Amino acid sequence: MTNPLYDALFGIHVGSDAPFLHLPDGSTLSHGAFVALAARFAATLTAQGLAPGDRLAVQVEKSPEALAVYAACVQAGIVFLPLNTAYTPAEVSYFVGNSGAKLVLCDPRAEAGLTPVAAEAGATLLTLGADGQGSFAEAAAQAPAEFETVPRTREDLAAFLYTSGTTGRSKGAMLSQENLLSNAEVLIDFWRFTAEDTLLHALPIFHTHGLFVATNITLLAGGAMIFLPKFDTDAMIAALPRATSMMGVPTFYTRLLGDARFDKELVSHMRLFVSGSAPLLAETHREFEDRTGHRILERYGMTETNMNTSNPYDGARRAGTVGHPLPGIELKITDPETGAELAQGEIGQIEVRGPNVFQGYWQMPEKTAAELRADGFFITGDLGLIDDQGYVQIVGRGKDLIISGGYNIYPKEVELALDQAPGVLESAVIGVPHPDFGESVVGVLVPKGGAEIDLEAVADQITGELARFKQPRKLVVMEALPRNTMGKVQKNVLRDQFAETFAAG
Ligand code: MLC
Ligand code: AMP
Repeated sequence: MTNPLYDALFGIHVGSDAPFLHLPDGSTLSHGAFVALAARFAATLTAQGLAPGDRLAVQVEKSPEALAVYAACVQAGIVFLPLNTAYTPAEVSYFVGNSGAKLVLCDPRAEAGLTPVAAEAGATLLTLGADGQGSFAEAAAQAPAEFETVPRTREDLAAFLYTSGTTGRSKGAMLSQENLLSNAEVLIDFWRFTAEDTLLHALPIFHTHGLFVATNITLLAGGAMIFLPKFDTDAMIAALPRATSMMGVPTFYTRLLGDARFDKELVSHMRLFVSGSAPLLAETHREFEDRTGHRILERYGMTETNMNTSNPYDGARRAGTVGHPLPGIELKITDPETGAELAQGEIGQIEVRGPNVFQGYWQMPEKTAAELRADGFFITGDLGLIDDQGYVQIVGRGKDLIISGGYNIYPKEVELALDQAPGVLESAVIGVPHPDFGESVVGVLVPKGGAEIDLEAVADQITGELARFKQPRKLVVMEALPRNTMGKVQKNVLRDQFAETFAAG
């Protein structure tokens, strides 16, 4: 028996001296040392009572140890459930309760806030800090260094990634070994990753982009990563000369272009720049080429599907498009009303099918059935078309979603929080253009009859509930929301009205 994901990403590196992580302190962790650390962690998790199929909820800072927890889960057959470090204890509480996680791993600074959360869910709480220290590390120091890899098949679950829903409740997307492995296998070929690559990694490791795309590809190829704790323009510019490739959300590219040190000479040796998770403006694409001579390769993916499409490596990388479906992945444009496939050039909903498509939402059969068709096509919620050269263009979203700096924000969730604030009758949350984040959040509030809304009190109220990145950057009060004849709030009218809110930055 084997464990396909473990064998392909980690098992092949046992005993290897090849560099894996170049760290900010100047040290380098080899592939061999990394898998050895992961084995110790796998033994630790097992000793804590986690069995194959159990969930481990992880809200920790980016570090080699945090990544080794992912590897440990794969080796022990435990379902890895990473969480955004910005989530509040109230948000984490939902994920832990919904997933039935047996163990919660958090930053030592979050321990006090999460102790009651774990207790309520009947889960154990251990800590792991950005420096690799904490009660989990202490337990690991006592654990055996060897761990016998748990046999798995490609159909077994490897991870849960929660994705917010249009109803405000997050859904746990269940990803199998096959979902992750098939996508990594396709992408290393498509983007030509090899053991010679050094990827500049500044993305968070709790989302698809930084974890499965960037990290899995590097592991499968046997390459290295310059592993930065977060995006910082100075650190990026200092690291670029040692990198061969980079992946980022559009904000990474606009921020780099905003710095005069980012020029042709700095990146002349680079092999590849990849962008995704949010639309890259055609203007950014062109400015990047003018400045550096490189054309950014834009691709399109999502939590439920990993990567679906990509611009070509050799052929034309076209601004404003996300390229073609990746090998083995089917994509069609359908009529949102009837589900019938539309002709080339027509705008409709984007549906995808392939080994990358997830296994459904954890314990939500109705939501799964609504989005994942019986024939295997997943309704992405994105609107697009296939142009006359076969390139996919995303033209909008059928789902009410804001993407700010690559983070998804579901207006419904924010509206539900705002509606609870003192003096608020109802609210509408919209995304408007933002020069740094691409889109940012505006909250429109309607007061209860006779009430005056204290905007500061509203902001305070939602602070404990919602992660900072979801909170409106601007709150405005209106007498009434614009509605159509059916009574539906006309968010497009609000978007137009507030389009210039962040125009000055
Ligand atoms: C941070 N803040 C944000 C934010 N990130 N606000 C809105 N949107 C964001 N994305 C807030 C903080 O709370 C803080 O608020 C202030 O901005 C500065 O915080 P920071 O930590 O200094 O932020 P910064 O380093 O500037 O981070 C911005 C960023 C980061 C763009 C570098 O958000 C990032 O790395 N984003 C990548 C997200 C990602 O990986 N997405 C992939 C999803 S997977 P205040 O008020 O307290 O100062 C996916 C599938 C696919 O979508 O296809 O890939
Ligand atoms: P998430 O749920 O965080 O995985 O976000 C997935 C969503 O991000 C997709 O459904 C798209 O709306 C959006 N997205 C990802 N890549 C791109 C891209 N290259 N261009 C436009 N939107 C994108």
